[in-house]
Amino acid sequence: MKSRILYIVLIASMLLGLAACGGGGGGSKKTYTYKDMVVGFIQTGSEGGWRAANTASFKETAEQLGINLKFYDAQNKLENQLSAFRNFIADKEVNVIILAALETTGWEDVLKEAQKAGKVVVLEDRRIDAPEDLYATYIGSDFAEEGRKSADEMCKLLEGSASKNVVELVGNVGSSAAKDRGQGFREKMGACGINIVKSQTANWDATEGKAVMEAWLKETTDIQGVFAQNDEMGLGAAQAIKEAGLDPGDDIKILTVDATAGAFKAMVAGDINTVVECNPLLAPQVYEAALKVLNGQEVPKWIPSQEGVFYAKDAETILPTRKY
Ligand code: GYE
Repeated sequence: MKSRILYIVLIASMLLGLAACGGGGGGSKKTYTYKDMVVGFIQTGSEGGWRAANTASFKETAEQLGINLKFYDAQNKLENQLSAFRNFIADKEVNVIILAALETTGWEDVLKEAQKAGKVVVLEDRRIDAPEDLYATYIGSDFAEEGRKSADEMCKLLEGSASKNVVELVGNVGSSAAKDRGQGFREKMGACGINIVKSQTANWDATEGKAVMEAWLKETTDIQGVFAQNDEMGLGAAQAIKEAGLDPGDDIKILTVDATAGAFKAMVAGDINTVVECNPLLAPQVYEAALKVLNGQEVPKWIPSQEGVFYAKDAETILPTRKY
């Protein structure tokens, strides 16, 4: 009798042990924490204030969460991004790859290689043209909406103006930010009769923005507004307008996108009229999504950032509250 009871107790404890291990034999499924994350982060470069804030967000948040961050600055070269991507795929330590894509195209092969290697891939800042099943999620702004907001705000700035000739300073042409902001602006500019009379890339850069604006002003001063797709190019344009003997923010209205401290200071000085916000502080959302995916949870394919619009009249009050 005793041996029968012992036998039953033995079987019961074995079954309980199996149940605790998830039943189907083998070990229980690992639950990842931030401290288990080894992230290969492929940044575009360091082209301006927005990018500096975006990089700081990822470095500071990784430090706070205990994430092992392997940071790579591609110096705005697509070939560098692709080689870094493959290095992170080969790196056995890396379980998450985060990409801020310089261009929208050319990613399918490396994404397939990453998927085969079992790496979680999260896109931050810039979207890409690739099948959604090749990456976990995209966390970044609705650049087309930023473009539409820019046109709506430029219409307000030019209200009552007999002419509404606007020049457009474009970011690097292959990027989703440049493509989508331009497309969004064009969707809404007709509502108030805006004409884009000049459009040229200045590659997100202040010096290039100044040079392009200088050349345009030598051709004509019949320009009522500047749509600069980021703050740096708008600041460069303001400098060129001043050196042409005109008053930026008055003779020629200037609207920029990003809302970095430089733009707020220029609004306080009266050189820029309106700024459409583009949030660079994406790391907490990105790391949270990556951890969920590591733990087998579903995340939306796009998690858009929430953003506003800022006006010169409010700039002095808001500037001290800005994080970047
Ligand atoms: O507007 C610009 C930076 O991708 C949203 O890239 C980002 C853009 C930003 O160079 O300043």
